[in-house]
Amino acid sequence: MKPLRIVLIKPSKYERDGSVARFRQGYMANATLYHISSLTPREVEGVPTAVHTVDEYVRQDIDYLDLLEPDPDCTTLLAVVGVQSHQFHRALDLAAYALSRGTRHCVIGGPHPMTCDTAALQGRGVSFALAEAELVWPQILRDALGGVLKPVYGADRRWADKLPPLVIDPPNPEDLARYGVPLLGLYPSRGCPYQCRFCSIIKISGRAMRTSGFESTLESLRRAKRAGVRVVNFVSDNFNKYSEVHDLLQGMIDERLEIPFYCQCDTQIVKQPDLIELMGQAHCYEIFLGVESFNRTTLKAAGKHHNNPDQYEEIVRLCRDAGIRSHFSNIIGFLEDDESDVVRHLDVLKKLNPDKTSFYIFTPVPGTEQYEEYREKGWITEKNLDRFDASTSVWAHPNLSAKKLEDLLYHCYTSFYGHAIRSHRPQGDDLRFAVFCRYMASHRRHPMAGGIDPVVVDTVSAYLPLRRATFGLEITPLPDSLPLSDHDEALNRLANWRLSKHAIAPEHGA
Ligand code: B12
Ligand code: SF4
Repeated sequence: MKPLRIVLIKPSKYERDGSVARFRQGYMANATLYHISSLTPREVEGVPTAVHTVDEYVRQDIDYLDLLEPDPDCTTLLAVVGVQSHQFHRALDLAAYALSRGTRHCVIGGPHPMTCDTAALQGRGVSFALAEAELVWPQILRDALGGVLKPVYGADRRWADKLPPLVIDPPNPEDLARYGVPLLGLYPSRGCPYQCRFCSIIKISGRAMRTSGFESTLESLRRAKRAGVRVVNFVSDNFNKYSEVHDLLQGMIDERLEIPFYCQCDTQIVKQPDLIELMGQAHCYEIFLGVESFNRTTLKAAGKHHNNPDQYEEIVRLCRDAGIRSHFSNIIGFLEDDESDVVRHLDVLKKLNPDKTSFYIFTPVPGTEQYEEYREKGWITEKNLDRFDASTSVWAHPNLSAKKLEDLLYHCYTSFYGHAIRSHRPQGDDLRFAVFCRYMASHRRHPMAGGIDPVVVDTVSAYLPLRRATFGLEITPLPDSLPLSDHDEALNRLANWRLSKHAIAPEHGA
């Protein structure tokens, strides 16, 4: 049998002007690419495999599309990975392009197909993965060798009960050089026990926290360090709720791995001062926290009961004492907000003075409870999924026009970082980051868009005819959210049990 060439592409998105978003330098080597490439065995049923990884955001030419040309010496499988809602059209176009060039095996997976109904697009030669790769990737590989992919994989359940130990093969030096710093995303645990109504993470990874074991993460770190990775981002959404977090950190300390890392924690970390200290000792340099709002009523309405604004100041202090930057993530344009609320929020934030902040426009992300509610109420005005990127207003806010919300978004960045530069005189990396955020926002670009120094190479017009021919449409209608299977619901119930058993957040728990 011919070897299997596996082309993994993390798709970009289409910008407002139709160009494919591409940058001269990326922010971080995409975790999904290396996660799935590491899940791929060297041989499938005795047939050798060769994996190619492509992060479209950092490709300044389209040479990688040549990998989708027919090669008589191998069977090609295109997997478009980690597809978010605003990247879905781009994913469809890559698959349509591959089909048009003669690649018969194409599959699209990641957050969007896992959480949103793709039935109208199925059965047209492109497969959709509705489950975690751990559950379906081996079958996809076998089917590609066998000659035919199924239209859908993983319809019966989204999540694996247990994750196999997985050591990540790091990017090669050429790929790593595409990022401003050699930074790799790793995913030591997944899931979040809370139930914020706007959040898609609990739909993508579930509420029961699962891990592939801290030993495999330690080995991934060793390999990453040997391969030239200098900074790691633990992309798990709730690093402080990860059951093996102490083992992992202690292991990093004992081995003197000394890899600076960034992670995301919920605000209840305020009750884990020892953990913050341990994180500092293990070389954590920054914690990203979803503080979202200072208004308790707003937080409760969003289901984010565990956030208590009275504790935010203490979080900044605990982090600073441990030598860690606090990064407060804020949402503007909640239903109750008006302009004065956003301005007040900004004032409070400046007083609290976390080291970093980021801002997002409240977005009913497809697949979430909030999305279903807003759609039922007829509030969603945007028809194009490309724009569901949290820097565009996609629904009719009662008090804030779309233009006003976007103005406020960029104002928050320029104002916060302008104030920080004037009042706190940051140095080194902190100053560079503050200047970068101000620069991006003044050009009305979201600083978290994934890279710096954009380049225009190609636009949607080159791909639309293929989308039309393959899927019979130009814009996919806004999707229904996919319901969870009984199996997935049962796994989620474990989270309720664990949350109450360990009383992680007794008075504010979800
Ligand atoms: C890290 C991260 C970022 C980084 C990305 C950097 C990078 N180069 O990768 C940064 C900070 C730049 C970022 C930016 C944004 N992000 Co972000 N991000 C994340 C985060 C925290 C982790 C993603 C990750 O790496 N996961 C680890 C990998 C291994 O998991 P995975 O991709 O889900 O893959 C698993 C499954 O999905 C499945 N799978 C995936 N692909 C495939 C393919 C096949 C064939 C198969 C079988 C299975 C499969 O199997 C995998 C293993 O189990 C997620 C939250 C989350 N937990 O998902 C949000 C998340 C993906 N981001 C989100 C958003 C909205 C954004 C922004 C638009 C926000 C903004 N305005 O800035 C921007 C977009 C810019 C961009 N370039 O994408 C949303 C997406 C919502 C949605 N449903 O579309 C998420 C879910 C967070 C949220 N709820 O808001 N983000
Ligand atoms: S705390 Fe809320 S917003 Fe954050 S990951 Fe958990 S459910 Fe999502």
